[in-house]
Amino acid sequence: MSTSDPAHEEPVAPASPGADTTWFVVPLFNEGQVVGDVIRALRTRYPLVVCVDDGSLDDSARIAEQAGAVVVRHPYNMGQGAALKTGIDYALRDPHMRQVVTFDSDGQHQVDDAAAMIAQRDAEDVDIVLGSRFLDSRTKPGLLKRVVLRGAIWYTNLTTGVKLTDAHNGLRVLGREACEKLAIEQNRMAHASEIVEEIGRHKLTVAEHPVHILYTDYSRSKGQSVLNSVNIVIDMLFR
Ligand SMILES: Nc1nc2c(ncn2[C@@H]2O[C@H](COP(=O)(O)OP(=O)(O)OP(=O)(O)O)[C@@H](O)[C@H]2O)c(=O)[nH]1
Ligand SMILES: [Mg+2]
Repeated sequence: MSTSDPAHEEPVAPASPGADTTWFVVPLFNEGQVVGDVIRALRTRYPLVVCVDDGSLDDSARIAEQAGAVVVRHPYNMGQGAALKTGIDYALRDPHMRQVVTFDSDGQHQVDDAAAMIAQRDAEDVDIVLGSRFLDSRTKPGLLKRVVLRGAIWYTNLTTGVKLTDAHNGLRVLGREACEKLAIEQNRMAHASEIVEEIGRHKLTVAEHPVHILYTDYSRSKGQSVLNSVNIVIDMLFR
């Protein structure tokens, strides 16, 4: 693993509440077309952004760095779960860090949602706030995706005892204590269910917040196939 020089020294204003104690952890894999805009939009309000580039074949890492993120590189593709673990470990090295926000690099997440979730964690004094696309009327996954995601929620609620409306949403706010406790061992997409299991195991307090996930031609061409969702279920069942 290699790390670029921290690139967040230039002043970014105006900062949002919590901006100096919140690290955004952004998993990155072949998103060169959009990642620059995603990082720039984030950093107008939250300067502390670490991207974990996971063996991208395009120039994602260079673009993210130019946009002002710290970039940590895996030597080869290890998966989104492994990338989140690396990013959270990086953020934990900052003694002032109060919370981590996991935020996708593909342009599907909204900075406003992240800000509202940070405020909600403070207001409700919970360990974790999870984004839920099913609480947001603007978010419209395709039919097949909806069916698979609903199945995943049903299974996760049944097996973890944590009652959620969306178990596979990449937008989350994790308080420092939660970051210290969560063990993410599932390297690939099954990490999302694993995080919910960990919430149950450690009895962490959790709230949900509606989030608007943008489904565009770009995201549909790049995102998770339904076949991959089936693989996640197999991963979960057999581990
Ligand atoms: N580091 C790393 N990031 C990844 C990997 N696969 C995907 N990502 C990133 O993780 C984020 C979410 O991945 P997606 O494939 O869009 O998954 P998703 O958003 O759950 O699924 P869709 O709704 O279909 O887009 C994106 O920012 C990707 O760039 C990977 O293997 N390693
Ligand atoms: Mg996506």
